[in-house]
Amino acid sequence: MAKGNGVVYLARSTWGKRTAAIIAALSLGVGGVVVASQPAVALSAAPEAVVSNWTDNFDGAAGSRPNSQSWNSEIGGTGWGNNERQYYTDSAANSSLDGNGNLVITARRDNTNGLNCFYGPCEVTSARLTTAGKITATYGRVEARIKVPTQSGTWPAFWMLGDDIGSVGWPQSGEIDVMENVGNSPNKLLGTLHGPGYSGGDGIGGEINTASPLGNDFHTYRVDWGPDRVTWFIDGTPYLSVGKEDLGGKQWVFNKPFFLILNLAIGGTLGGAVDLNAMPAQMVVDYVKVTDLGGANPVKSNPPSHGGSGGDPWAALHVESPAVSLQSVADGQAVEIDGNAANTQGARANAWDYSAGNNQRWQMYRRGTDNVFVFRSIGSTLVLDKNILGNDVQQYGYGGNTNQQWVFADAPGGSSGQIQIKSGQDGSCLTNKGHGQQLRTESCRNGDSTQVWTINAA
Ligand SMILES: [Ca+2]
Repeated sequence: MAKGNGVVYLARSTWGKRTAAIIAALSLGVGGVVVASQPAVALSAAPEAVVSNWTDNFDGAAGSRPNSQSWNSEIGGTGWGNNERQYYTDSAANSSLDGNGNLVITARRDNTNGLNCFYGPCEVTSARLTTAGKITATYGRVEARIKVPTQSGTWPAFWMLGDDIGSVGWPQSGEIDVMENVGNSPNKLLGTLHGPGYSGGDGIGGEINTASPLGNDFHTYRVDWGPDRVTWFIDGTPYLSVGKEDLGGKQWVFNKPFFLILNLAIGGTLGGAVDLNAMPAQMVVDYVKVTDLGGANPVKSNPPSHGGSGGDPWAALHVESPAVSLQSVADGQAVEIDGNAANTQGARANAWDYSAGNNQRWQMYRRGTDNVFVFRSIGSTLVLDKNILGNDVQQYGYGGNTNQQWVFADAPGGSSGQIQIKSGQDGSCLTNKGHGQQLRTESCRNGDSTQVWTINAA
């Protein structure tokens, strides 16, 4: 919650200094939108329960506060490290049960009590609830069923912090963001880990875009957390997995108790522009649940495979970056999946004017520290695929095949950050055939700008 997009460029030495430079620049560019912060934490003197199985169904009378044996209210309008606009209260007006089995956190345009925020009189009140000092868990399945708000500026989150934050501080404490979404990007779901050397905008994680706004309905947001790996799910479908080996040697700080946090921030570095006239906004939580998985690591699982045979082909990959665009040096055209092809296997990959559409944005995965990359369309769960029998480029389910893998090479004679993207099957070069035309791979030709690309934060 103290961060936004995860930025993951780990080892980056296999394809030359120029490309490394562009990747470094990309990393800075993405990270620059997010400000690191140190979450403030209210610690309770009450005895703490380390749980392996625990559920709060938020049953209770309408208007009552969430159970104080489990939940604390953090209070204040400091901006919470991210220039957030809300003042958090412990009032039932901002967090209470609805009598129908839900906890409702409500952001209100309200300053009836003359509250002061870091920017002056507060514009909006909300709530941030934590189980610090009361309920902690180490490993297991941690999930909540939540309906997020959709108003501009809302920034709901379900996340965890290391219970030792009071002694070791943040980010040494570690942070596991189970769910983040913002009303200004209503289809985007973010999952992220933070720790020493990967905090703030350098968090390690990923994102997906869902077919419809997350706030249209309840969804279950979950992590399966083991000693060496965390895997994220929405409605039971995995979309991201980060293991100890993905940290590039940075310290894994997730082998200890963590407490839970539910909050609804407004505005700030990730929340963005706020529509105060659209308040109140509600984050509705049906339940929060912790389930013992016996301390086992979750299976590394990423978007479902539609091809290949045996095992999980994604298991060899890690998330290398947040979303990127691939753009041609010849004319700036971007690699995109044709029209509204969504999850259609075999849909054409074309060159088209870049407009930041989800069909033009790609999540980049990498095989270890190898110069082997896979591009998954943010607009689908399919990957950039060279027809295994030909040279047309399309989207297809990832089966771990070489025609779905790409290697980078410095473009001979090209400028810094300009690369050739070669098929892992036969070394042929990704080639821009012009606006609206299907991409192909062709024999690499030095000095041909239709075969030269830049990779950009998207
Ligand atoms: Ca419930």
